[in-house]
Parts: sequence; structure tokens; C-alpha cells
Amino acid sequence: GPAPESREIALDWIASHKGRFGLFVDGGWTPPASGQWFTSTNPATSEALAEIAAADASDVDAAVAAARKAQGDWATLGGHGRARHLYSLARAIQRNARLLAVLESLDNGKPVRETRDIDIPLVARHFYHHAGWAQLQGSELAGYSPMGVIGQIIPWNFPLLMLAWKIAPAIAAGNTVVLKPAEFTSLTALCFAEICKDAGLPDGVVNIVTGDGATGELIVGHKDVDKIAFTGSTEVGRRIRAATAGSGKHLTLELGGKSPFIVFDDADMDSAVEGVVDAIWFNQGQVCCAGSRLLVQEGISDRIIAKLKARMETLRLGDPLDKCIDMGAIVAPVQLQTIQTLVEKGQAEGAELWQPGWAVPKEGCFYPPTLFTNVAPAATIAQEEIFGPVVVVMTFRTPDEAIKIANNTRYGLAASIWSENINLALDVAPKLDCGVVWINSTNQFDAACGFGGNRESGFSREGGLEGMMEVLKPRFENTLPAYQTT
Ligand code: TXE
Repeated sequence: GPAPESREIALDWIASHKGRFGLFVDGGWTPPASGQWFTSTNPATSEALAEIAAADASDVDAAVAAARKAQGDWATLGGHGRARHLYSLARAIQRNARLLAVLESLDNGKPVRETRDIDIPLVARHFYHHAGWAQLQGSELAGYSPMGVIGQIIPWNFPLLMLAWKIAPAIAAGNTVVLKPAEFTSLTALCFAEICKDAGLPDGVVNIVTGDGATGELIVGHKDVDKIAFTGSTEVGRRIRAATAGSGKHLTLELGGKSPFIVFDDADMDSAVEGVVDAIWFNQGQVCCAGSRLLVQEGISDRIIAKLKARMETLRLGDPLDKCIDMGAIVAPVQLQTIQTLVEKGQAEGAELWQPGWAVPKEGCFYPPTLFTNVAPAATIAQEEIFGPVVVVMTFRTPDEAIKIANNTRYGLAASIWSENINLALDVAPKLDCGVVWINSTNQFDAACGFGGNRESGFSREGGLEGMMEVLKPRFENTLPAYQTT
């Protein structure tokens, strides 16, 4: 079980704010103008963790105004000056790694082993990496200027990591931001706000505005925001695209997925099975690039399914703070309900469900790892993002058929190919209509590498040079030497 002191570090921090968090605007905490608060709960226990401010139009106005006011000085500080701030943020995140890991696990339900070993280290890495880009602004990125004020709306599946993906490149480039975390998971964003303050980031560069979709809409519709960056559901992405059309705002959308995990008959089967565990049961399957469709070459399908079932029996599900568990809680009752509804639909449409024999905790939002076989290509569970620990298995005969099935959804985020024949893998990879392809691996992320989707998974990339290009705009000014201008 978890060490009793492990949750205390997060509960003490919440108590240091008297259990109630205002908005972080212009470097200080302000109560919501509406006087409205909502509760953030621990999905593993259903206990209330904290009261969070619900921002209304005047709060969003204040946050955007603070960001606008700060932007000029932040830009003229220059790349090297901003880099120093990003480095100190990265170091402050590392110093607070334990608090952030436990807080994220409590608020989201994900295993603390993941927040400790994956989320938080990647967050720090993102700030270190983008400090480097800030330093290159006078050279490699010369000829580009910041966009201005960026409104950022993020989901609940990787709360602090999505914050880092959004904030680090934006502020490295000289923009200032108004970020809204998802309503289920505001706490690590608020802890990050405090870290910004302690690390000496100038007031107004980062503003954190909490609330639900209504607050998000206010940011999207605000006249003085130059760009919107959104990660979340395809439905909301579509609405944001419509709402910003014709406004002149720049837009980045990172949306849903139904990513294929393709196993050819010559694959290393044990590695592939471990890959599936990572692809669909990491973060309880609440991952935009989750390998939620397992496409297996016909001849090995019985063997791989048997191996997978045996592995599923050994997965441990339970208290997210217990370092021995593999799977924690689903983020909230409404998401659990979505998963249950889609699973029932899968059965009603004739697919065969399999779950391990062990019992799932009765209290809290838990859902077991789930495998569907006998799935028709057009079935709802083969087409819709479930965003839970549910994998559907389909078989194929030839590489061409695998490609066809892989591309047969409205999404195009990621794909994973498993084969010992590298020629085959390299031949298939470019034929998959998606933004990221992994070969004999899955869920590989790096701050230096652009991540994003095609089709209804959205557009543009986050990370690396491509990501920097999304927060900069070309500056058309005459930089030619005088003798060339005549
Ligand atoms: O996402 P929403 P939800 C998918 C996944 C999941 C489903 C629903 O399939 O089951 O979406 O999740 C803010 N204008 N993904 O409802 O609503 C909202 O407050 C502006 C995939 O939680 O898209 C939150 O901060 N903002 C995904 C953020 O948008 C609005 C990650 C995302 O919430 C808004 C999350 C509006 N009209 C869910 N409405 C991925 N691809 O990573 C809501 N928001």
C-alpha cells in the first residue's frame, strides 16, 4: 500500500490555500467575480479535494488584459532573458516533483508511478527544451515574432503535461498566456501558478483561469486573444473552429483518436503484448493516441489474444497512490458512464467482451481492462473514441488490408507497427494517414518532436521546431542590407 505520508504532501499544500483556489491573474490570486466555486474531487475515493473558482466574462477580461499588458516587456526581454525564466521554472518543477506527482494522482486518479516517472519528468523536460528555443530566437528563429496573447484550453487526461506542452513554447517565443485547465483537474495548474510566482516569472506572463466549457467559450470568443490552442474532444474542437472562423485568430487543435496497433505475424509477440498494455492501459486508456484498435495478422491472432488475456489477469488495479498498481481510477463518474455506455453498445452490436476474473474496487471510478473480439469494422466501438481501458481486436490477412482497416476511421492521430521485418514496417508507415507512427514501440514522446494529428484528430504540431512555428508569426520587415534595397 501507499506510504501514509505520501498523500499528506498534497493535502498540506491544499490546506495552505485553505482548500479554496481563486484565479491566478497578473501574478496574484483573485476570487471569481461571480462568487461561484466548484468542487474538485478525488475519483478514486469520491472525496472532495478543493473548491475551485468558476471564472466569468469579467474574470476572463481581467486575465486577457493582464496578459496583454505583460506581453510587450516579455517580448523585449529577449530570448536569452526568457530562457533564464524557463530554466528556473524547469528547476522549480523538479524541486516540487513529489508534490506535483501526488497532487496529480489525487486529482486525476492516475497511478502515482506514472506521474512520478512520466508526467512530471516530461513537464520539466518541456521547459528545459523550450528554454533552448528561446535562446535561438535571435539566430535560428530570426525573422519571427510572437503572436501576442494566446488562449489555451486543455483536457484532464495529462493535466500538467498538457499545460507544459502549451505554456513552454508559447512563453519561450515571447507570448503571454491565459490557460484554462479542465474542470476535473485544476489543481496542478494552480500549483504551477504558485511555482511561477515563487520562481520570479513576471506577473501576467502566465494567467490561470479555472472553470468549465462556458469559461472556455469566453476565452475562445475574447476579442483581444491572438491565438487559441486547444486539446480535447473532436466535438468541442469543431465548435471552437467554427467560433474562431473569420476572427483572424490563429488556431491549434489536438483532438481525439482511434489509433491502430498493427501486429504482423513475424512480430516479437511478447514485446507486442507489452506494447498493447502500454498502448491501451497506460492512464486507463484516457490517452488521445491510445492504441485502441488492435489489428492482428490472422495466423497469430489466437496466440496473441491468449497471451494478452493471461497478461490482463496479472494487471493490478486500485489505489492510484499505491506504487504497485498498474491502473488507477477513471477521471470522473461521467467519463466512467461514457465508457460503460460504449461497452454496452459494443455487446449489443455483437462483439464479444472479455475482462479478467479479478474483482474491481466497488468504491470510486474504476473500470477493468477490457478486450473485445469479433468486432465488425463499422461497429461503434471500432469507430468511436472510448477514452477508457477498452481495446477492440480485428484481424487482417495482408499488409494492404491492414492499411485499409487502419485508415478506416475519421481520426488520424497515431499508429504503432510491430514486425521484425523493418522493410515491411517502413513500407507500411507512410501509408498510414496519421501524424505519428511508432515502429516496435508506442507512446514515445519527446519535447523535441512535433506531435499532432490529421483529419478529425486536428491539425498543427506541438513540440520541437514545428511546435515553435505554431506560436510565432513571420515578421515581414526589410532586413536586407541597404545596398541590396535599391
Ligand atoms: O472533453 P472536452 P471532455 C475526448 C474523449 C472524452 C470526450 C469528452 O473521448 O470521452 O472527449 O471529454 C473545455 N469551448 N477527449 O468532455 O469537453 C473543457 O472545459 C471552449 C479526448 O472532458 O473537449 C476542457 O478544459 N472550451 C481528448 C477542455 O475543453 C470548452 C482529451 C476539454 O474538454 C468547451 C479530452 C467549449 N464549448 C477528452 N467545452 C484528447 N484528444 O486528448 C468544453 N471545453
